[in-house]
Amino acid sequence: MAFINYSRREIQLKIVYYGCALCGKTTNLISLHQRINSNQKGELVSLATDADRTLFFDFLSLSTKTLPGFNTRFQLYTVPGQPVYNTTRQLVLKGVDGIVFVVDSHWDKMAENVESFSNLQDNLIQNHLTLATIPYVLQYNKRDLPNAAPIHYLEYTFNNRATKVLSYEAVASKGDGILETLNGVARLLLAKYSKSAGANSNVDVTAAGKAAAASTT
Ligand SMILES: Nc1nc2c(ncn2[C@@H]2O[C@H](COP(=O)(O)OP(=O)(O)OP(=O)(O)O)[C@@H](O)[C@H]2O)c(=O)[nH]1
Ligand SMILES: [Mg+2]
Repeated sequence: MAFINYSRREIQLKIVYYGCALCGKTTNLISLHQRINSNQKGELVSLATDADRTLFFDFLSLSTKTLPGFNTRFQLYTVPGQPVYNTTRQLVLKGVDGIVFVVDSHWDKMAENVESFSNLQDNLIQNHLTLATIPYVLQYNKRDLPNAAPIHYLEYTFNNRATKVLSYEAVASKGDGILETLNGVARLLLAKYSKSAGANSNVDVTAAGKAAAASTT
């Protein structure tokens, strides 16, 4: 649920990266943190096990001036993908405004992806929410793998609603597609919350990061 602080002229929007274990959620936040301008971002906080598996969540805060007169702060969280941490996933989803569902493109991970998508919907219900009302996008990650499932198969499996949602191909470990994914979900949120403010939601919240990435290639 968006948190609006009128005295500080600030709106906070919570975006959760969800998906099965090892699909690349933490890697998205690490790559974003490397690419976003330092005056736009906070510290990347990771609560992980020794083996770098997410134990509770990762957290990254980004701020932009996308709504007139307001500072917009996007709070990015990941959930732990391992099935055993379901209670944590439910907690991290509390107050969520937008979701990035990360799909691991590896053929062998399809059953886990489908299970995670179903688990997301169950956990949203626990929070009195549904995918019909929460803005979300799909990210097909690990497109660099030689045995990646074809996009049309992933679309058929995960993007089969009457009105398709936005979907992005990515190689999070190289930073490919991660800014586009974040921009996609951020625009959906800004469109939702800017109607009354009369703001332009066709903005690029990671423009600074893109410029930085372009200058290093
Ligand atoms: N080949 C390839 N490997 C990737 C890509 N993205 C992430 N990885 C690797 O996949 C592994 C798991 O990535 P994480 O980001 O830790 O996965 P996670 O979804 O946060 O996993 P949990 O915290 O256990 O839920 C790491 O070794 C990453 O380097 C990608 O696009 N391509
Ligand atoms: Mg993780």
